[in-house]
Amino acid sequence: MEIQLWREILEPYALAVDELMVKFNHIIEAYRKAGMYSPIEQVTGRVKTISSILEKAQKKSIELENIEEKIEDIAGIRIICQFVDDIYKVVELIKNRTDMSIVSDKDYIKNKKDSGYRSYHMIISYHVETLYGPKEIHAEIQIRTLAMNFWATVEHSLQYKYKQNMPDNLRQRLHKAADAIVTLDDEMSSVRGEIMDAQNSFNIRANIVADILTNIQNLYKVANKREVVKIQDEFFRIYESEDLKQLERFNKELDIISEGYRAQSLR
Ligand code: 0O2
Repeated sequence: MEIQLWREILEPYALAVDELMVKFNHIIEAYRKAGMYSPIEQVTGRVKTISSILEKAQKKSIELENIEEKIEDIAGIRIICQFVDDIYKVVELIKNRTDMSIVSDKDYIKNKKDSGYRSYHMIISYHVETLYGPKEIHAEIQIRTLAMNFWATVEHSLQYKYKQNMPDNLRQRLHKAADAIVTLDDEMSSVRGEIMDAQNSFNIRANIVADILTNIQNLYKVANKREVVKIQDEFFRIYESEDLKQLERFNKELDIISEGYRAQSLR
């Protein structure tokens, strides 16, 4: 197939990957701005390379004209979570969206693959508007923890290096490592509550500080300089005391002052 034709075929998939990345990154932002723990830690995306599509088509005896229908991971999104519980939260979140629908899903966490691979896979149907009109495409979403991702990345490179000929002892060591990853995920789950509390209070503090700084910056434009310097000094004093309650109180007072000057920051 000509390279130009490949470009045309892959273009809607590239658009879908871009849009989905924006949407999932927006979820992270929205949680953090609300001072809440985000079940999504990171998002990455890629369009399968032409050589990788051809390799898969050959492996699965798929005719070129059936590639789009039969290869469902031309567009791929990977969502990384901190904890196993977060994965199922993300699954629910995706199921409740109206801008994508689930075609199929596979839970390789409850039923891990023989290789030791663990991850939650979803095939979604997603609508894109291209230069040539609307198109409904399939995309694969892989959802896994940081630890699962570490294992899968290492194992994937070794698979690539050895193709079908991975030495037995290496395969066994990878199985052992996969078991260790399960233990690590379990251990991390047992301290999830404490880690979430710490991250929540970090986010709340960061949001308040950002609000205060924007308010002070706006006040510089409209209020008496000496008064703003006094406010700023007071802010530094409270900031250094690391007292969240005081910081919250100061933020509210500053809001009232800013309101008086019509210099409130947008939330
Ligand atoms: P790449 O290079 O990751 O983009 P099949 O591909 O035949 O195994 P199927 O039904 O197409 O099966 O999809 P499945 O089993 O849900 O797996 C698709 C993708 O999951 C793979 O994509 C990998 O990304 C990942 N995956 C599945 N099994 C393993 C595994 O044992 N180890 C690792 N590291 N990853 C795995 P591709 O097509 O391999 O391509």
